[in-house]
Amino acid sequence: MKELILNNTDTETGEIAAAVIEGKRLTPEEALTLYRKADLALMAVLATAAKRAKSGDDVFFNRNFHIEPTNVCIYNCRFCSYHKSEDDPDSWELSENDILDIVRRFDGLPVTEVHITGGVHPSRDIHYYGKIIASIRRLRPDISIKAFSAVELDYMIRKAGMTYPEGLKLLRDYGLDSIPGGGAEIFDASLRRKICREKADAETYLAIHEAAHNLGISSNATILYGHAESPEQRIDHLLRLRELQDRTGGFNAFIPLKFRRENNRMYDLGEVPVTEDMRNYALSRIFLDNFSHIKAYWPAIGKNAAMMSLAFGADDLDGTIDDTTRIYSMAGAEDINPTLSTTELVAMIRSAGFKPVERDTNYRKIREW
Ligand code: V47
Ligand code: SF4
Repeated sequence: MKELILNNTDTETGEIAAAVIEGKRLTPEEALTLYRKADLALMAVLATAAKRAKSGDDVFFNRNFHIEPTNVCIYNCRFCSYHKSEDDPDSWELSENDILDIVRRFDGLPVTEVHITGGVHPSRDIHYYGKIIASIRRLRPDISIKAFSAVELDYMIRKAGMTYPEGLKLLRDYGLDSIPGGGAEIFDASLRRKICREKADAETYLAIHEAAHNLGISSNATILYGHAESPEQRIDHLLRLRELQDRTGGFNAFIPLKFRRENNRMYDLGEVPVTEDMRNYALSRIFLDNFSHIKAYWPAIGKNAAMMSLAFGADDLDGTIDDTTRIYSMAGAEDINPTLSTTELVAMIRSAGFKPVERDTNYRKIREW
């Protein structure tokens, strides 16, 4: 394979590609060259080699459900199609009972995870959310609770006058198992100021994930790509995550989130083509050599692109038998009420030539399909 690559690329790209095949870590400069110069087919080959070195033929999925407690948010990110102010007729706030009713709908079903995230509500506090987690834990001691992005955590922990480790420890004692990757957006300070000026900055996001990892709370990481960011800014984002992962090893998966433009103030930027999505998945898989998993979140990119991403290094289709998230349907994603049966998910993975494996939150294998 090395000869094939070297004979079909310029010397510099060929050498970088050969280094990837040999499992060497890329510098940001090498990643940029690859990103700029390698054709899409080469990106697919390299990302698949890197994926196979991590997870062989396996492609994972899990059975989870989402709860979005509120879309009321004190922030006003330019790309967000979802947040509302408290007095807006389209805002919603679920009570504790509403939330527990959603959990009860899954009684007796073999779900393994609940994913809870939403807007940053001005008057909910850490104990309010902690008690809800404890109630969910009592109802379903068997499922893993993945809750609150670093942005939500930053607000509730600061409001309680606690340090991040103190706040996270409290939530862990209430029953929190892991934290989702939301809120990362793009770490570059000048671009971040333009698209989500008010909320937690990159350093805060990373500090919260690091504190969580140090307490044994695993997490995911994301990037919001395909808006105004440059390839250099994407790579800088990946680099900061790679450095943190070197220190803690606490990230389970990296999830590239494609910017969707409907109903938000960044509409005029348009959306990137699917070729750019695939290049981005591949680059993530190649550069993040210390992340075990790259997740394609199909409600955001659509089922077809999610299947394609499996040829560009993704090894996890965010599962779900009933995805009730509204973040993407409101931002223009194809699937308005995203649901996918296990049979469909298994068929999607097989159609890309891989072996479907059901997993739990921490990627322990539950069943090979
Ligand atoms: O942080 C908001 C993104 C994120 C738009 O950890 C948008 O398993 C695209 O993080 N276009 C929240 N993206 C969702 C999230 C997530 C999703 C699935 C799984 C996991 C996990 C985490 O959604 C936000 C923001 O980056 N987002 N608006 C938009 N218009
Ligand atoms: Fe609020 Fe999150 Fe929307 Fe930003 S992306 S406005 S933090 S709900």
